[in-house]
Amino acid sequence: MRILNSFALAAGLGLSTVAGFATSAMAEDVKIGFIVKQPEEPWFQDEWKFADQAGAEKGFEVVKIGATDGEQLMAAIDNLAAQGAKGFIVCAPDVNLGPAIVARAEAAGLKLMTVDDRLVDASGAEIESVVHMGISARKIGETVGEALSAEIKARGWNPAEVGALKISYDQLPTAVDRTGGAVDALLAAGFPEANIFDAPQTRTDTEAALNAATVVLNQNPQVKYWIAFGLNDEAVLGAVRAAESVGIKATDVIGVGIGGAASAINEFEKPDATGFFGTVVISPKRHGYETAMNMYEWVTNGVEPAKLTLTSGALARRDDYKQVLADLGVN
Ligand code: FCA
Repeated sequence: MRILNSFALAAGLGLSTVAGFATSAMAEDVKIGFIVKQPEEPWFQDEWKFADQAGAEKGFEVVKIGATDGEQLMAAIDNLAAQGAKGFIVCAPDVNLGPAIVARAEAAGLKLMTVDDRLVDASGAEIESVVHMGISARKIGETVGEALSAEIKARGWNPAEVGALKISYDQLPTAVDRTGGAVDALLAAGFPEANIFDAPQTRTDTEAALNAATVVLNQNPQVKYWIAFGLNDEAVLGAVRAAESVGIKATDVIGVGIGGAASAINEFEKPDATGFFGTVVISPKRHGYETAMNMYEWVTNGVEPAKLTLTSGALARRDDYKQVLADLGVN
């Protein structure tokens, strides 16, 4: 399946490159931008892969740009306009750039859709006029919390002896919703609120999460067992690596992430289980393929996509992740 996809992808790109020199405005000339905030993160690479798959099927070109700050993002929008793109999909490095992004896209005559992270206005309210595909963040967070509670129980741990590492990134609303959902589910299952430790990360990568978690672990040597949750797999991997680095046994840690891309899979494929117990798999196919298709239909046939689409997730663990990924059509 993988080989077939990359073949189709290569063929599609070849086609659009050749067609780029033609003068007629055929489907092959259509260019759509796909800008992501963290191009090195496997989740975003998967989104790009599936967007390319849509492009290969329909014969349009996906211009993939990484923009890790506002300046790069504005330059990317201008660059897309200069290349003759018709619209773009973006996961912005900072959702507070919302009004600036909307204005720039409008000025450049580009249709705009957001993915994963929803833009907010100056008052912090979601900009509902921009087409968005995100995840059902609170619900997925609850699934994380339920999985953690179930595993605490399965291991026979006394909750009073368990600390929870909440890797937080409160400047991003979807992160607040995800960790909030996890906390709600933990509390509903009787987890002691006083045992939840906030570990704010400065960026949304593994290293920043590791640094945040290390501080909390060092401050709380009395805690016997740890659970960990956060915005994504990278956050939880950071917490798991931090626990390892301070000498906590893998069997004394339960981390449940969100994502299910290569960062999680690599962990499941290690011969010995680590503290990374599970992940709620979300669909880069829907977020990449479907958003690209929607944008294509919009710019070519004038079909405006639904204003808001929220996708769901499914828990995967070391012992069943292959099946879960297959069911979601992700692998
Ligand atoms: C956010 C996170 C990503 C991914 C995505 C769906 O953008 O930063 O890791 O979880 O939502």
